[in-house]
Amino acid sequence: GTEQTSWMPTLGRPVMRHKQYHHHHYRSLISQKHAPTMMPHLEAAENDYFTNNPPPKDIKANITLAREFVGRHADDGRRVVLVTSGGTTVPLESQTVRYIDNFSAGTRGATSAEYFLEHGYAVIFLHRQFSLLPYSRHYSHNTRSFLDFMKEDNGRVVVDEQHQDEMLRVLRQYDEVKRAGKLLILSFITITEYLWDLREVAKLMQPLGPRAMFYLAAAVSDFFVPHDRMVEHKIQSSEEFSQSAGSNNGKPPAARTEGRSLIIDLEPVPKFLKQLVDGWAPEGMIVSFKLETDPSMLVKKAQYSLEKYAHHLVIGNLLATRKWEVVFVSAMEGEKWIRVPRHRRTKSFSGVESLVGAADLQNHESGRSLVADASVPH
Ligand code: 9Z3
Repeated sequence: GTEQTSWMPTLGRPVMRHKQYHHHHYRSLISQKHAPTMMPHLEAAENDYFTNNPPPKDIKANITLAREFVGRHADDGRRVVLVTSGGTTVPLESQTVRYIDNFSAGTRGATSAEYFLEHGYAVIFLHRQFSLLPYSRHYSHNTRSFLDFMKEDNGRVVVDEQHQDEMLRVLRQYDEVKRAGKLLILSFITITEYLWDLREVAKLMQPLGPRAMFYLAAAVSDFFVPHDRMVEHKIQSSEEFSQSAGSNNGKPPAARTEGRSLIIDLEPVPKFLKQLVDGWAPEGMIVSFKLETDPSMLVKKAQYSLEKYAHHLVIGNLLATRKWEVVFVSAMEGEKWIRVPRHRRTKSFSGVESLVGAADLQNHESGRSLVADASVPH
């Protein structure tokens, strides 16, 4: 059966195939256990969400691109990973002037995408518009401008001497990926756009079976303003100019001014991970991230998430230390910390994210070697 297929191209060790089988087994047991009570309720919540919150304008274009991409790589028998990256916004007005954002520069996602590509995966990079991109991340969002890597040479623009080697290396990788058509870049801005894209792309990836991976590094908002409670125009700073309440199908607007204060009433984002695991991507390998700031919460929350959704792996990280330590929490292997050695934590180090995008997520030893790879400063 499909369980025999190893996830990881560089692995192919029988013991890992065996584990993979158990992952599937574990998942199906859990799903059955919860299925009768949880599914109707969750399906209703899902349908409500996608009925009440319309798709982004570019959804059709994204679907067309993703269908072609997945089809081509499925024919080649290649593994395909959907990497999500960057923060998701919660707009407060339909004509959006203000929004709530979720912290993320997109470093983890963009870096991991490069490592997946290096390990033979085709990558769908679903990222927050203007967050970091694979390869170009080396030269963007820096304190230095990309122009600082350039110089003039006899009336032509060239890369200056000290950056030649590094940029040539990055450019060659990038050109190779482009030539082979292995990277599809899609973008979102809001939480709703993100969820629509995630759902549609995941469904398109179903024919890949266990060759599909989901690597959910995007920082997902837990709370949002539903479409039918969003005010149309810019929220005014004083009550005198405020829009009249009750204009949205009789539902109270989510934002209103009271005196000179702004009151915002957010609703929970439905737990889409359950839908992904059981409905949209029943055979795919699913890796989610858990971000916390309180160290005493991290492992607990990661374990809770793993138990609740019964997917394959939760990678926990703390905001303050995310660049050099993560904890892998999985059903088969429990809790495993991976750390970049102290002396490697240089200013220019791009982060422990480099390791987790590697082909071999479940092999701790190889994870270690990638920590070392990743920690060569550039
Ligand atoms: C993460 O934890 C990512 O590792 C970071 C990466 C956002 C910390 P940077 O972009 O940071 O490199 O600066 N992602 C958060 C994942 C998340 O929001 N998870 C949700 C949850 O656990 C949905 S899967 O409920």
